[in-house]
Formats: sequence, structure tokens, C-alpha cells
Amino acid sequence: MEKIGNFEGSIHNADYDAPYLAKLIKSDSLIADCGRPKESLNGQWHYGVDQYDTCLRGKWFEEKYFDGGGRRYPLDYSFDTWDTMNVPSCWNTQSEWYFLYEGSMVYTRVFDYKNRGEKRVFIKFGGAANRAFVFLNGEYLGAHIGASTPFCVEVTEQLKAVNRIIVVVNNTRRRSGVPLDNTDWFNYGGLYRDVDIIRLPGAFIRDFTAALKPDGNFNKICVTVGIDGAESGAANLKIGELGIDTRIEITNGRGEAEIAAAPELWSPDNPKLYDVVLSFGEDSLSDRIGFREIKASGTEILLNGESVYLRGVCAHEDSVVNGKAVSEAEIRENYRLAKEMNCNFMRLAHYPHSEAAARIADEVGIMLWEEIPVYWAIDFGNKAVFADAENQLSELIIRDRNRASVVIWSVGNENADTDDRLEFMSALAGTARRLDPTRLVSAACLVDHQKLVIADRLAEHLDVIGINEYYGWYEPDFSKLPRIFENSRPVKPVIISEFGADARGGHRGTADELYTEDNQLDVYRRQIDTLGGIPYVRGTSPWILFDFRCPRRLHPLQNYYNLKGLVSGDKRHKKPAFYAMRDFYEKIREAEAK
Ligand code: GCB
Repeated sequence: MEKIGNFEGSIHNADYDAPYLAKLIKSDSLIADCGRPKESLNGQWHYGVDQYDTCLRGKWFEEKYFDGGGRRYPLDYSFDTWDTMNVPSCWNTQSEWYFLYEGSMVYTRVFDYKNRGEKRVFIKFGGAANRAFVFLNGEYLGAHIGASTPFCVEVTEQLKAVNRIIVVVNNTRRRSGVPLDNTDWFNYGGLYRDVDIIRLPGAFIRDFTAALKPDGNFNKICVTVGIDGAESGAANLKIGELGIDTRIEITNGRGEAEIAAAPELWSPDNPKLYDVVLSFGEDSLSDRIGFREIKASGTEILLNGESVYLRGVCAHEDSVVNGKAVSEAEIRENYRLAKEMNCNFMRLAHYPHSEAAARIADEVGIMLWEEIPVYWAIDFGNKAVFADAENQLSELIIRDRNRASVVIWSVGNENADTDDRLEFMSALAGTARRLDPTRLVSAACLVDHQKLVIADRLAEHLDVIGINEYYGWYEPDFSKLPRIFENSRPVKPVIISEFGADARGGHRGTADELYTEDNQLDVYRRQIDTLGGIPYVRGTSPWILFDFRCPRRLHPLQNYYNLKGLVSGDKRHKKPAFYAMRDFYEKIREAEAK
């Protein structure tokens, strides 16, 4: 007789996760979903805190209460009488009990479905941190790895009138994870972005891109289309405001076109977006897209052919109340604060932020650096780790490559210059270019602190060199910073992707007193004086716009927060360094306007 429930088969199997992980959901699962009608599965889901992973070990999804002989077995769960939690949310913020919880959480709910003539149905998950195992009506559909990128699962065959969905979300930190087990941010867990049902016809648009041809002429829009479920036919692209109504031939499921057009160019000062409608057979989607060109030339960054200084600031996806499950209002508030500081650019560190972040940036006019969590000393020699990182990069690019605001893909942050890392990250740079030839590739690199020079071998594979440096803070001898610039002759633009110092909001003292606003201001003044005079530094994104939660920060003044924010974590208090940056950027802006 087959053993069910909690019996030996499950308790003696230490490799219980292997069969699940053999079925991974990857970037090819994604479906262009902009402007499509979607039905939300957000709301109250039942949940169980499953510290020992008993749901996966014991195959709870099978819901086998009885064996073949009709005998009933005791089970350790009861899905529909469990408490409920709102989706999307991070469990850490939902109860003090779960604040520091790391492990598996079983989410489940029941939903109705009625076919309305669609032929294919998918469920899209905007983000599940860090891994998700998805089950529908007793069937395992696959696992997704990566806390911050979306994935879709097809449910056409499994759907019934009444459906049981189970998602086991696990946020265990792993040495071989991307990121690894040690990061300078909080390890939130949960089904923390939207969950939606997407209904589609038999043949539908799976992916599409529309971008200005990056040839310096600003007079052609390049479009690519991928069709699922049909090899040939014609797609139609309409951009009413530009008078475009073009047929795109599809062969072998793909089509492309180069369309003459003279769009008003997108920029932070003029974030012009166009309504784009793409259709194929019964399928149709729409998006609001900006057209612009971003390039590097010598040590300059060119936006629409003109040299631009990236007046930036870094930000985490974090909020006191919502953790990583930030609301649209919170994203807008971050951009508002950045604009108040005269920013035209933000570095969204250190992992893909919500899809809404780039959409809103498109709309309000902020250029973005987007990044994957290839952070510090991940296991660069490990092929599975590379596959994971490359998949996360692909999911990010496929998700956001129609967003004009995104100008830079970053393939990592502060990784030591080893051979394995060079191979790993240069390959990622190649992947980014293959998936998107219209943007710049960068990474936040370290300087050679012994020789005091910018010497990272990865720079050869990047378009823009990001440099993190903490002179005045982690390295108190500030005099080394100007020497680094004297010793370096980069042939590409450099962005100082991080500098900064901790200050507790409102904590005053002398310039020499650590954790005071006065000390932070002093560090900023010296940084600004130095960086402002280096011609090849074409952008700065100080660390960081607002204080963020971080378990590595145990000083009583820090109180579990990284205090390098220019604004406090609750966004209510601006530290003096905020105004120093605002004035610095104002001067740069005025100089550029002349
Ligand atoms: C860094 C890291 C960033 C940290 C920051 C800090 O270099 O890139 O993730 O949070 O320093 O505050 O130490």
C-alpha cells in the first residue's frame, strides 16, 4: 500500500526537494501582460508557518486523506481553517511572531473559474521571496528561484470550477543563492507582489519590444514580436499619435519591423509616453512607451545625443510598514524626494524592484539603474549559481525592456576581482546585451584599495564603470580618494555608484562624532568637493535615499537599521546631507543648462 500523509516515505527522505527543483520555472515562462485584462488573486490567503518543510516533504498538495481501502489517515494541516494573511505582503510585517522568521510558509486559497472562451490560462506571480513551489488542484506545476522577478505558470489543463492553489514560499538564505546568505539588507519573505490570472486565446503575443533604433538618428522605431501558438500570420502595431499603423509579418513565430517615426524623445525633463497597441489575431495588448537613446561615448554618457550627468541616489525596496511589499504611493514618494534633491537618476539596489517602479519612473521622468543580486561573494565557480543569476537577469530584462526610464542594467555589486567572478559577470554582461542592445551595462565595482586605482578587470566588459567607495566612513583616511582619481585613466564613463556615512536622524554632534548628522554632512561635503572635479565621473548615486532595515546593524543607535539614508526610514526627517546633495545637483543642472 502507498504510504501517505506523514509516514516513513516522507520523513526519511532528506532529498525531498530534489524532485521539485527538477522542474524550474524560468524566464521563458513570462508573458507580456501590459494592458491585458487580468483577474487578481490578491486578498486573504490561508497560511501555515511550515518551519520543517512538512508540506513539501509530505506532499500535502495531494490532499490524500484516504487510502485505497477507504481508511482515513491523520494529517497535520487543515488549509481552510488556518488563519489568513493578505497577499501581497511580507510575512515579517504581518505579525511580530514572523518578523525574523526564515523558512517555508504555505499559502493557500480556493478560487472559482469559469471559461469565457479563452484557450490558454496562466497565473502570473509578480514576486515570491525567495523561492516558490506552486501547486494547483493536486498537481505540482513548478518552482521559481529568485526573490525579485516575476514568473508565470500555465494552468489551462488543471483549472476546474473550484480550484485549490497552494504556494510554498521559502526565504531560507543560502550560501549558493543569488544573493548569498550574507547581505546588507533585510531578508523579507512572502508572496509579496500581485498574483493574477491571465486569459488568452490559442495564439497570443508572448513577448514584444519597441524601442528607438540606437543609431543616433532618432527617426526609426524597432519592434520585435514573439507569438506563442502560431507560426505565421501578421501582427499589427498602432501608435496613433505618431500615425503608425503597421503590419508585421510573423514567420516561425517571430516578427520584426523598423518603422520610420519621429517621436518626441523621452527624457527626465520631458517624460513623453506614447500609447502603443499591438495585436495578433484575437489577441491584443497595449502599453505606454517612451522613446529615447542612451549611449556611452568616450567618458561621456549621452541621452538623446547630449551629454548628461546622472544626478542620482540609491534606494532599497523597503518600507517601515510594508517591508519589500512597497505600495505605489511609497514608490511615488521616493521619486518625489529624489526630485526634490534635483535627481534625474536612481539606482534601484540591489535586486529588481517592483514592476511598478519602472512604470512610475517612466511617467514621472527618472532614469533608472536596475540590478540583480549578484552581491558580494556569491559562489562564482558554481554553474547552478550562474544559471540562477542569468535567469534572474533575463526575467528582469524581459519584464522592463520597454521602459524608457531604465538606462542601465547592472550585473552585480562589490564583487572581488577573481577569475571565476570575471568569467561569471562578463558572461552576464553578454546576456544583457543579447537580450537588450539598447541600454548600457554596468556593475558597482570596488577600487584597488592597496594601489589606490580603479583597476577592476570587469570594466573591459562594461559600458559604464560603477565605483563604490566609502572614504570618510569605512576608510577614515579621506586623502586616498583624490589619489585614486589621480592614478586612474578610465576610458569609459564612471559613476560613483555608492558613497556615504551613517547618521541617526536628528542626532547632532561634531563632525568627528560617528553616527551624527554633522559627521555625515562632513563626509558628503568632502565627497562632493572631490567628485565634482573629476571629468570622467559622469554620475553619482550616494548611498542611500532613506534608512533601511538591516540585521547586520546592531549598534544601539542603528537599532537594526542601516542609517546611511539622506532621509529617515519613515521618510519624515531629512538629514542635512540631503540638502548638500540637493545644492550640488542644482549646480550641475545649472551648468548643464548653459
Ligand atoms: C556597500 C554595499 C551596500 C551596503 C553599504 C553599507 O558597499 O554595496 O549594500 O549597504 O555598503 O552601508 O555598508
